[in-house]
Amino acid sequence: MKVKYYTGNSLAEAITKAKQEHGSDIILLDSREIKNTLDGSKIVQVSISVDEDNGKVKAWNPPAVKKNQKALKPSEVETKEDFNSVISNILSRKPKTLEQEKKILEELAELKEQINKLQQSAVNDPLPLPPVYEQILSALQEKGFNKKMAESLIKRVYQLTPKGPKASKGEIIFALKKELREKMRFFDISALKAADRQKVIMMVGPTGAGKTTMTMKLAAHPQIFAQREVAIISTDPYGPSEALKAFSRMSGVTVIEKKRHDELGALMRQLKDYDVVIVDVAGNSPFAPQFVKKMEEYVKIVKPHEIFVVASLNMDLEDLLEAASLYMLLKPTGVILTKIDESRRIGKFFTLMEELELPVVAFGDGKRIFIDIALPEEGYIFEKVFEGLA
Ligand SMILES: Nc1nc2c(ncn2[C@@H]2O[C@H](COP(=O)(O)OP(=O)(O)O)[C@@H](O)[C@H]2O)c(=O)[nH]1
Ligand SMILES: [Mg+2]
Repeated sequence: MKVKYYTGNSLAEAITKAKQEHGSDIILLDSREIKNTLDGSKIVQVSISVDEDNGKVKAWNPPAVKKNQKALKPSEVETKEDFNSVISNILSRKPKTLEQEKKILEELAELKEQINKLQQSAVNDPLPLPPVYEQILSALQEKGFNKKMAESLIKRVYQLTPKGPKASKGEIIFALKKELREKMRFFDISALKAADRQKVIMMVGPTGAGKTTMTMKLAAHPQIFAQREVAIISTDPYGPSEALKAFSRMSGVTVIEKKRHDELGALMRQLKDYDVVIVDVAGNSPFAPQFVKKMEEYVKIVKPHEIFVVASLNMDLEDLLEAASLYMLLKPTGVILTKIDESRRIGKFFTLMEELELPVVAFGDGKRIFIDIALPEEGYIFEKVFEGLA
């Protein structure tokens, strides 16, 4: 096949000329506007593919692969205007482009590595920090941020705030909030609250963490389950606590006691018409033998949609992490942090966020069921982190 060119004052005219010579089945390869060198006017040039034998154009089929066909050299490809060679030309160029792309990608990867190294060294290198930064750094540590996190936060802020060493306390806090915001993850309770189908929630956590208290708080909160029909299953071996019984009388929330393990399945079926069933799993030492196995049995029977780990923030961070990590084996979907009112070290919250990678569902901020609960909100956390500092 051959490539032929026709020109005209318009695309239609150029195509008409081509058709006059080669019939109406021509195949248009390309069209472009070119300048007429004689008078500077614009004309249209079209290229069409033409059958070499009789000058008539045939429908184009992919070139058949011939055995032992010699590959065309690039120089031949440049000069021959044969249709097949146009294709070969494109193909022969492709690897070159790929090579270039590969090179660019390699260079990008190298650049990325260098930036990473720079960032690392910036965080690791001890910086002489201006006094206002030092002051905020020690305040963060007093608030329970571990040394490493506090230092890396302050150094990042120092490097990223446009005013650097000249930034005011307010500006540093503003930048710090931006960094902290990235570390927070909040559970979306609204979907759970508005669900059409029954939702089963299992509360797990060490003894005394505040599971029963938080179960009641969730059931009573106007923005959580106060408008839904809620049933609570208490699995406490000593029966539902006085507080839970009183709550049931006051709020009308059904509280059912699970006496034997084998009746749990039947209880779940009995409660199938409730919007929400919260199973308050009795505290158990996570270090007791068979702990995980026992917990898994509950999961199998209850089939919860959500498993919330309850942990009290007045615990030592190491204990908190150790206990919580065992509950992680149950693949919980959220964490509830209680006794915020009993801890001055809210910074632990950020370490937990980093280590557990679980969204926070709610905070317990005191013993009063109808009052002392806080929904996860950055304002609430920031107030605790920066109170007395700004
Ligand atoms: N100060 C304070 N006490 C709490 C909080 N949550 C629970 N408690 C108290 O901690 C104790 C144990 O709570 P409970 O809900 O029975 O824990 P459970 O064993 O995990 O069910 C009770 O005396 C609660 O009143 C809280 O957020 N702040
Ligand atoms: Mg309890």
